Amino acid sequence: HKRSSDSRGALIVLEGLDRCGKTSQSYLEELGHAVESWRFPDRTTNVGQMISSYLGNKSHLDDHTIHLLFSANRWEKRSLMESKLKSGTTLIIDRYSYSGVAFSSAKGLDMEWCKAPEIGLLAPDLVLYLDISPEKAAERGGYGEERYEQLEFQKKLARSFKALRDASWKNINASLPIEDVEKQLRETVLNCLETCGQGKPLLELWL
Ligand code: 2DT
Repeated sequence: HKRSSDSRGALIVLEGLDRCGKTSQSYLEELGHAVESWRFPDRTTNVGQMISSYLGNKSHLDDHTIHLLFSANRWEKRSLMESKLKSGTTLIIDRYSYSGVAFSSAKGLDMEWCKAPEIGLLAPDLVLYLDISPEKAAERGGYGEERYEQLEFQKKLARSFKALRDASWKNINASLPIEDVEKQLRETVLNCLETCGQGKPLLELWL
């Protein structure tokens, strides 16, 4: 499964409802791929700290304001993301612009308005949507203290995600046992690495 050293890495995004059980980079590393796992929000930056305080209910922000901060948090990382991909590192990112738009539009913001600040960010080669019913996710996880972890909101969110499906989108049945979920993920990811190794261009949102 090794690719030639001059081919770019793949941009792979994991999306889905909260508490659906996300997988790791170790499998690809075992196959000899250069790979890093990232997540958004990246709480380590200044913008990320504002987001973190908001998510922990330690500060209040208007829905539009927090939306733009989430987007800014991705823009902060865009150039590093591009150079990593071009130097051959595959990035597996937990949440991206799809979460950005789905969460804010589930709160009632206009979807087109939500998409606008994402325009020009790198488009994922593959979006793995971990699909599980909000009821089942609630059973599994035991929703916690952070914002957004209520069943009614999760239902709206699932509808918003569905409206965002595009060609890079792949539904993964996340209500299966974890081994089966990981098997689906591995197969889909390897497929994607193959396509990217064959010279698929890196594109920008929205496709
Ligand atoms: P984690 O629990 O995965 O750290 O996410 N969120 C995330 C948004 O509302 N907009 C975004 O752009 C992103 C990336 C999802 C923290 C919460 O932040 C939400 C859950």
